[in-house]
Amino acid sequence: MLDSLREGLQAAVSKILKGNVVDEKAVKEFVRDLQRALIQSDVNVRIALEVTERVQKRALDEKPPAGVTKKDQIVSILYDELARLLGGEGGLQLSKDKTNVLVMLGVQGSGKTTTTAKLARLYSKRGFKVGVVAADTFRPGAVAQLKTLVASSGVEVYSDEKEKDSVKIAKEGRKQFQGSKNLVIIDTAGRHKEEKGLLQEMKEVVGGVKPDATILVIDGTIGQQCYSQALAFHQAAPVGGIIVTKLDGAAKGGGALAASAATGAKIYFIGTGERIDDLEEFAPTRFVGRMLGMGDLKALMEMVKDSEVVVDEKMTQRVMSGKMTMNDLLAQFEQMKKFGSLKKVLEHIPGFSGQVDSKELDKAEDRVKVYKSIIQSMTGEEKTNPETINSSRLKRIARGSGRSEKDVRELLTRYKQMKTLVKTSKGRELRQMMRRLGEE
Ligand SMILES: Nc1nc2c(ncn2[C@@H]2O[C@H](COP(=O)(O)OP(=O)(O)OP(=O)(O)O)[C@@H](O)[C@H]2O)c(=O)[nH]1
Ligand SMILES: [Mg+2]
Repeated sequence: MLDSLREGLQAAVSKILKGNVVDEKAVKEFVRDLQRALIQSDVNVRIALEVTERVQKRALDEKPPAGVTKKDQIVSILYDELARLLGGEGGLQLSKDKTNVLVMLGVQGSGKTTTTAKLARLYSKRGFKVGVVAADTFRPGAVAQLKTLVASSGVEVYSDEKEKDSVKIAKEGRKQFQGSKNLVIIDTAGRHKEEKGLLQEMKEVVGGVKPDATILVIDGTIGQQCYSQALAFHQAAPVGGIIVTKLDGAAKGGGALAASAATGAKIYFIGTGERIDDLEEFAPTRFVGRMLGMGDLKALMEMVKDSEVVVDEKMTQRVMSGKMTMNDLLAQFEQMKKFGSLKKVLEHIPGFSGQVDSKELDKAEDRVKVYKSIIQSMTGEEKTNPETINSSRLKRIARGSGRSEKDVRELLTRYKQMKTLVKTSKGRELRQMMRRLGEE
């Protein structure tokens, strides 16, 4: 899926990652590579320029956060901007406490009827009571098609083949299912004498039914046209969400992604085949990750790995053998702090947000400050052998550092915990980590 876009983006990314310097010239070249990749995959030219201009501006203006190289920062900016282009996070939100109504819109053959059936099945699997309404009065056999497609899913179908007014069918269908279903999906016509007539009918259906959301179904294989098509529908009836179909075979398909930008609506699902289960929830960040070839967390962690962590061989030895001093402990805390700032960087990368509790991190950083001042008030002997700290020494250290005795006791407890941790089996992981760091 979208092979040309993926290849183009990955080539641009790997070129900048492999390059010697990241100066203005390199950034501009990167941006040109991106533009080419996007436009060649049928992304609307204006959108492609907008996105790449933002990438360029941010890459030139913003300083990389601590512990992140310029190259990695640029890649994460690209990641950010592409995910933003696709409408950010958050899929279709439906509550079982009400009767949600969706109207499916789209031109002939885009996949409305198929997608109606796919959605109906997916949500009935998720425990929704689903009803579908066959409001396509143009296509011969439209009702039969829908009935066949949902036959295996235990979904009720409302139809009225004698009625020629699609607005009436849609309204009546909604009325029938109101209260007894959690989800009502209204399939509409795509075939019409002329496009204007189709858009007018859509307007009336949407006006009559007042759905919770209109879903625009777009054929992923139609390229550049996607943008103007989405815009035309959006002007007739505001699009609430998008489903892009036929992305299974599409080498291009970047055009469909720009439909999201044309309407400002999120892509909720993508159709990846003709079978009823070929519907995938669309997550922009995961998608962009896949496009850029950094799908998993590990790769991303490596991408922003903290190159500043310097490992003191002797200290590692001491800590590992259980002879840890207070200064070693402090050094450990400092490293954790660095790791903390790394996590903060990750937080700004979509997909990671929410996984990092920055309040917790801030608290941890504050504690490290407290510990540091306490350790500075210790004598050399106390630092090397914290076991020698009795209650009178503890009082003196507290006074000297301006901290409470409770704080000093807390630090001593942390020290003991760390020491035990290193000795126990749990410490194996820590030791491995340190060994790995030591190898670099
Ligand atoms: N490969 C593939 N084919 C699809 C997908 N979604 C729909 N199709 C096929 O596209 C064709 C048209 O799908 P329909 O669901 O009938 O399209 P429609 O929008 O309802 O068309 P009208 O009712 O004429 O407006 C059918 O042959 C479907 O099997 C998809 O995700 N992948
Ligand atoms: Mg249809």
